[in-house]
Amino acid sequence: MGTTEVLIVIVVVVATVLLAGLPFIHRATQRRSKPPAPNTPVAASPSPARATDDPVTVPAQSPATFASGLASSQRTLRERLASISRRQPDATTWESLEEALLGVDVGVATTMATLERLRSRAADEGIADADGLMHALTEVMRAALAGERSLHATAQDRQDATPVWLFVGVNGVGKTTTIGKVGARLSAEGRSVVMAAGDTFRAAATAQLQTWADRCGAELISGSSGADPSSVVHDAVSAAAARGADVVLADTAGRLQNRKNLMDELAKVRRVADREPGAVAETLLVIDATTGQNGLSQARAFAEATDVTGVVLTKLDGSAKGGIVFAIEAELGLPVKLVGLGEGPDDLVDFDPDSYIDALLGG
Ligand SMILES: Nc1nc2c(ncn2[C@@H]2O[C@H](COP(=O)(O)OP(=O)(O)O)[C@@H](O)[C@H]2O)c(=O)[nH]1
Ligand SMILES: [Mg+2]
Repeated sequence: MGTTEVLIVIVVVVATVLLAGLPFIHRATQRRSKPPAPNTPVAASPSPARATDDPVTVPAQSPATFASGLASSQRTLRERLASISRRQPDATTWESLEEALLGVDVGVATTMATLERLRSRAADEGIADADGLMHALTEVMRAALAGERSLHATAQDRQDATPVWLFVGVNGVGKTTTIGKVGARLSAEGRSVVMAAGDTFRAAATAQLQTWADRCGAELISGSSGADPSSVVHDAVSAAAARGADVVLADTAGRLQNRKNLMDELAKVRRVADREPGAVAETLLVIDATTGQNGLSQARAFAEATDVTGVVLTKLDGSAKGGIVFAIEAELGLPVKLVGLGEGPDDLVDFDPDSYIDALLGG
C-alpha cells in the first residue's frame, strides 16, 4: 500500500469514528445544558395510562409545546391525507378525509358534521382543487373552535368571594397532576394558592398533592383518610379566605365503581365550595386524551352531574387521538381550556385553537 492509500484509509477510519460518536456527543451536550431541578426525582419515562396509588414523581422536563405534543396525531392525519393532495377532489378524497378525521379520534358524529360543512362550503365556493379543500378544512375547523374559553380568576357573579377551581374526572386522568401544574403556574405569577385534598378516598392522593404543593409553595388543606371531601374543601376555603389567598384548587375523587355516589358527592362538594366565603369560579373536567372516545362517554356523566365550565385535556403528548378536541367541544358542548403535554410542572398550556390546528394539520 502506498502512502496515499494509507492516508485515505486513516481519514476514512477517523471520519467513521467521529460520525458514529456524533449522536452520543449531541445527547451528552443536551443533558449537560439541562440539569434536573434539585430534589427532583426523575421518572424513567412518562406512563400515560398509569392510575396507581404511588406517590407522585415529578420529572424535570423542558416545557412542552403544542407542536411536539401533537406530532403523533399529525403523523396519523398526514399519512391519511397524503393521497388527497395528488388528485382533483373526487369520491375517494372524501373517503380519505373521513378516514383521516376518524383516525385521530374526531369521532363519527363530529367527523360527519365536519365533512358536511366542508362539502357545502366546497360547493358554495366552487372549490375544485386539493389545496383549496385543505384550506377550507382549516377554516371549518377554526369555526368549530371559535367559542369563548378563558379561565376565570374569580366567580363572575361574586367577584369578592374566595375563588375555587374544582377539578373533576375519572381516576388516573391527571386531576392531581393538573392541580400541581396550575398551582405552579399561578404561584409563578405571584398568586397565593391553597390546595384542597378532596380525594380522601385514596390514601396516597394527599401525599401526591402535598409533593406538588411543596414544590410551588402552596398551602395544602387535607382531612383524615375517608373524611367527607366537602368538609375538606370547606376547611380549605375558610383557610384561604382567612389568609386572603387568591385561589383554592380543589382535588376530588374519581372512582367510577359507584357512579351515583360519586356524582352525589361531587354535587355536594360543589355546593359547599360555592357557599360564603367561597365561590366556584371554574369546574374543570379533566379528560385523558389517550382514552379517546371512551373517555368522552365517561366525561358525559360528569358533565351531566356538575356544572362543568371547561375541560383540561391531559396526555396529549404521545396520543394520536388529538382530534378528540373537536368531539369534546361539539358533543359535550364544553370549551377545552387547558392541555397537558407531559408530567412536569411546565407541561401545561392554554388551549389555543390556531396553534392546535396548525400543529394538527402540520401548517
Ligand atoms: N404524559 C402525561 N402524563 C400525565 C399528564 N397528566 C398526568 N399524567 C400522568 O398520569 C398519571 C395519573 O395522574 P394523576 O394526576 O394521579 O391522576 P388523577 O387520578 O386524575 O389525579 C400520573 O402518572 C401522571 O404523571 C400529561 O399531560 N401527560
Ligand atoms: Mg388524584
